[in-house]
Amino acid sequence: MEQNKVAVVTGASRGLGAAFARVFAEEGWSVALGARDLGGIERLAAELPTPGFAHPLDVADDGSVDAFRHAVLARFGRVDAVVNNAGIGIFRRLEEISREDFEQTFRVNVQGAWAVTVAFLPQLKAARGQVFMISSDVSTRTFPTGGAYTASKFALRALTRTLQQENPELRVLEIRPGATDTSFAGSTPGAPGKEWFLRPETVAETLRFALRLPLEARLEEIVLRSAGQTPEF
Ligand code: NJP
Repeated sequence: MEQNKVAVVTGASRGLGAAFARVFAEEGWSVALGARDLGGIERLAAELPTPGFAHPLDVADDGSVDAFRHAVLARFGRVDAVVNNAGIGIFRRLEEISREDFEQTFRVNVQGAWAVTVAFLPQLKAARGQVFMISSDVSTRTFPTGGAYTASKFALRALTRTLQQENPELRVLEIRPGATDTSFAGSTPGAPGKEWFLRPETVAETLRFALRLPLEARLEEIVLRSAGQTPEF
């Protein structure tokens, strides 16, 4: 069995997921990276300072989640933390979004987080581990064109709280980032107009803070937004 603590990070091929994985490795954890872009997670695994393991993962596909679980447990034999970071955003008015896009948003953002958490729940409980749900500052507010996305993040918030209530031995944290400079929703990192966005490395500092807290502390929710973002509540 792996000597280091082991973290599973979904959606680790770029953006926030890659930044979370780097923080785990810097803190001495081994990291299992999942995403559909195998090249992206393999490159990241190779550059981490602790053992990194890359395996394809589509959180919206039960067979893929099962294969990922088997591979991670065969490689490490333990899981101490899961970061449900994989997420998509499709922004259209309610009368314009397709049923397919609406369903895919929920399949990835909500059911994907549920499926991956449940897949590793026995190991997490044995380790008295941590689960990090990457929701959004919009998990408690709405905006035009954000119907499907915000509904999925409200739902992820509900899932987060139920998971904590059902498993008091775990520590479950909802991380709620505001606008962050990644490839989210087809955007380009560093593109003009995104100067005020948070950098993913800044958001990942919330994870480091949570990891360094003593076991007696259960951090339940963090909202982190750019000082340049309008403070809407
Ligand atoms: O976005 P992006 P972020 N199965 O697009 C993966 C939330 N958030 O880093 O599969 C598995 O650069 C995809 O990998 P791949 C947001 O809702 C963001 O910003 O290879 N993985 C990639 O690694 C999301 O939950 C902002 O394509 C899947 C990653 O997800 C989280 O932050 C604001 C997948 C997405 O990387 C990370 O998003 C906010 C699947 N089916 C919340 N589908 C923001 N950036 O402004 C996608 O409030 N991925």
